[in-house]
This record gives sequence, C-alpha cells and structure tokens, in this order.
Amino acid sequence: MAAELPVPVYTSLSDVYPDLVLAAKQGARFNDLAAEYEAAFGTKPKYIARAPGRVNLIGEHIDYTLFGVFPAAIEQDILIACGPRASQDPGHVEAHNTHPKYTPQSFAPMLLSTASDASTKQDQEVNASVDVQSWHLDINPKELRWESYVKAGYYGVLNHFFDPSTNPSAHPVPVNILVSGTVPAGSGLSSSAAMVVSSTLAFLAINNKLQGEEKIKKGKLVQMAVENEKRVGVNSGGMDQAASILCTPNSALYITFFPSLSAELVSLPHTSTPGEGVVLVCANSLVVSDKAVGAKTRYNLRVVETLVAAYILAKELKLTLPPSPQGKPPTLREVLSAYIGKPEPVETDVLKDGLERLLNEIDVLRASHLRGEEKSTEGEDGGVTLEEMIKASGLSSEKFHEIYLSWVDVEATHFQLYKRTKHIYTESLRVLQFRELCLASSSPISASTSPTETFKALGTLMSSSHTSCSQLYECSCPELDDLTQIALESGAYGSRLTGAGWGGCTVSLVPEGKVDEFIGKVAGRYGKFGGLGGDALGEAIFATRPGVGAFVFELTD
Ligand code: NG1
Repeated sequence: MAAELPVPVYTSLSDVYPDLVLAAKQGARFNDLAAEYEAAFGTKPKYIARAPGRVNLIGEHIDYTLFGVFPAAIEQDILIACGPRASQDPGHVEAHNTHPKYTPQSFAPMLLSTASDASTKQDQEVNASVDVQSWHLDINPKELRWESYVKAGYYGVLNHFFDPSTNPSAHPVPVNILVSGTVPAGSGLSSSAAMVVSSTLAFLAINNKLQGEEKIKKGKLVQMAVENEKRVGVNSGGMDQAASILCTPNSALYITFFPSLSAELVSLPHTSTPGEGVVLVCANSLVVSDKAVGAKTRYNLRVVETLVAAYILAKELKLTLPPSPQGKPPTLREVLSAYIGKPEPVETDVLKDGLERLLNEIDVLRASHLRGEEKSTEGEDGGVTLEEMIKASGLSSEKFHEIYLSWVDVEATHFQLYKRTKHIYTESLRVLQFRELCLASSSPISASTSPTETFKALGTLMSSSHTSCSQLYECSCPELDDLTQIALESGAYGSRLTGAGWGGCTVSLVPEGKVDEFIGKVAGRYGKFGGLGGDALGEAIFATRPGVGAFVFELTD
C-alpha cells in the first residue's frame, strides 16, 4: 500500500513524468529554479523538493471527523531548492522566495527547556519536575507570514530527528532555501499543505534523512506534515497532506483515517472513445480564503462543533465509546463505529447501512431537543448557546472547557450541532457512493451502465455536496454559489466548492469534448473574471488531470 513506500528521491525527471511534454515543461521549471538559487546564494542547490496541491472531488470537512475523502493531486505545486550553507549557527536558515512579495527571511531554531512532570519514580523522589529540551522556531499563528509554513515543516524534522534528549550530538545542517510555487494561495487547492510537505521534505533531504537506514515512509511523512501544519494554527485533518504525498497520476485517492490511515487509488470513469470522457475543471472564485486568519469563527469552530456533537450524540443514544487514543475527544466517525457495534475496519456496505440508520437518529441534536423543549422543530435550527451546549453534554463547565476549548480559540454566539452533523454524515455517504460509481465503471461487468449515466450520477453527488456545504456547513460564500450555478448552466455534470471553502476554488465535472466551450462560457459569465485574459485567466480557470505526488529531486553534477 502507498503509505508503506519510501518517499521517492529521483535524479532524472523522465522517471517522474513519462509524458515527454510534461517532462520538458517541468524540466525547464526545475532548471530555472536551480539557476535562480545559484544567482542568489552563489552555489548550486543540492535538492529540489516538490509537493503538489490537490483538488478534493468530494468529501468536504469530513477528514477531521475521520471519514474518508476523495482528492487527487494537481499539476500545480510548490518547489523548494535547498543546499547547505556555510554558518556556525546550527540549523540556520536563509529563506528566499521567487515571488517578490515574499521578502527574504533569516532564522535559526533555538533549544528551549520546558518543565515536564517527572516520568520515573527516581525523578519523582529527587524532584517533582524535570527539564525537557526541545527545538523552537518563532511562529505567530495570528500573523500571516510566508516563512511560517517553511518553519512549520522544519519543526517536525528538528524534533523527530534532532531530539536533544536522545541524540545530543546531532546538529541540523545550516541551509539556504529558495521557494517557488504555482498553487494559488487561499484558493482551496491546498497551497498550505503543499508548502508544509515540501518544506518538511527539503529539511529531511538536506539533513540526509531520506537515504540509508533512516529512509522514511510516505505514511510517516503524512503524519509529520499533519502535525507540522498544526503549528501554523489550523487544526486540519489529514486530507491535503495525504493527497500531496500519496497521489499517483490518473487516479484519485480514497483516503480513510479510521481505524488508521489507509489510501486506495481509484481511477475516474473513462470511455474507450477518445474525447468522450470527463475532465475536472477548477475555477477560482478569486475570493481569498485564508484559513489561519478566520479560523476561530470558521474552520476551528467547525472542528469544535463536530467534536461536541459527537460527544452529545453518543450520550443521547447511550452509546459507549472506547477510550480514544492519546485521550483525544471522540469524533463522529467513532460514534458511528460504536453505533454499528462491529470490529473495525467494517465493510463499505456495513458503513453505508450504519450511516443511513444513524442519520434517522440525529434529531436528538436539534436545538429544541437539547433545550428540553417538548417538540423538535422541523424548520431552521438556530443552534445552541455555549451554556446550553455544556448543559446538554452533562459535563461540568470546567471539564467541558478542558476537553473542547482549552486547546483552540473559537468564537460563536450559537453552536450548530445538528446542521454540522447532518452535513458530515450525508457527505460521508456521498463519498462512498462516488467511490462505488468509479469502481463499478472500471470493472468489466459494468458495460450495462452507459458512461454518460455514470458521469451524471457523479455530477449529481458533487452538486448535492455543494448544497450541503452551503446550507448545512455554511462554508460557502455568494461567489462560490454563483460560480457553481454558472458551471451547471454551462454544461457541467456537477460542480462544487473544493477545500475549506469561504472562497477559493470550485471543481466541476465537464464532458471532455466540451472543455474549451465550458471554460469560455464560465469566463464570460462569472463577474470576477471580467477583464482577465491570457495567463491570468488560465490561472483562474483550468482543466486538470490527477497528477503525481510529492518527491525529492537530487541534482547531480
Ligand atoms: P484547504 O483549505 O483546501 O487546504 C482544509 C483542510 C483539509 C480539509 C478541508 C475541508 C488544512 C491544511 N486542510 O483544506 O484538511 O479539512 O479544509 O475539507 O487545514
């Protein structure tokens, strides 16, 4: 399985891109970056780390509740050229960016001591606490700074491989880096994960951690990248990092996180007649969605709402949840597992059946029910206040804060437990249906279903996903709603926001033979594309095919 493979290190780009046109195009980019690095630092780079962005076809905001998602890597990526730097300062970094808006930065990690509870009996007898040293880099999650993503990648490498308590004599190599990217920031195509994955890879490569015995596997890199990205202040799931690292060309990836990370490559349906298949088209709403800045009323608030909903749902349905690993609060996926009551991992049919049945029981999360009002209102659910939510949980206020609020900054007058849960469970069901349609269309006995029927069914699932994101999860915005509607009216089988939402991109499933016509129509109708032409329009709306995942390129003389 993909997660067990080592992170690839190539010395020839034709091993990565068998398509000659793509190999030549990427080769030119890698050469330009190496030349720019040499002009900036006076030496050639030793490695270029590369991590792609991704487009999520379906399964939005369900990765952090541990449900499966369905992304594919895109061609757009982040490249980081790196090489050793002459410096006495261990691990010093001189970081440049090819984009003039991002100014050069210079920083070095510091070893700081933190008091930790004594872990052995002997320690306890001598002293109540012991000093533990760990590496620190100054990241302010409230401030949007490009180098924070570089530092986030570096953090994990330092603390995994240069742990002063186990390896006091190991010192990180001082390094020069030059970053260049084509994934538009804040567009829902996962530029942040591409930055963090690529930075993690660059620091691993330059510190010799990708070769020999210490060679790390892709699954381990996914875990490190997820942890690293949390340092920028977003409590993300693992979808983007897994997609950026595990994807392969021509396939989407069905990624599941429970009971453990697992990834299955799934081909998108195609036909034997060229030009009669489907293509994915990404369109940028040009509303910049910065997750880190709006996190407390958007992304992180949703994470908290789904966790509290999981706890209260389990309580209302009298389900016993096994203790979560590392004392983490249970997720909606774990509640489903307890509801199904079978050893995990369960078969897809069992999961689907469980989801369908559980969806009939979530009325217990309606605000009226939680307030103890006689009758559940069928109409709009306005959510519950913090006090009402704590009361419904049955926990003391202190305990509730400790479990759900002490580690995250969120702000809301009302918390939406019912609507968020309904989105999570229906969206999870749609992902399973989407996967099934793809698998069925690639099996030989499926000849009875016409490809167009399959494309229409996939499109319908994508559009329902958008409606759910917009109405139940409230992570869309007027521009995204407008753009998806225009896409449907311009011939797409289906269209939805992709990524966290509140701006960023849509993804549409478009008949292959009509892509140019589709792009022309959308470009003519979406207001924010007015006046865009040439490269700017090509960057705002483009067709994409599932591409290759992250790798390191080693430059040889
Ligand atoms: P974007 O904003 O597209 O990077 C974010 C999360 C994902 C997932 C989606 C919503 C990060 C790095 N990524 O994606 O894990 O939760 O939102 O489906 O936070």
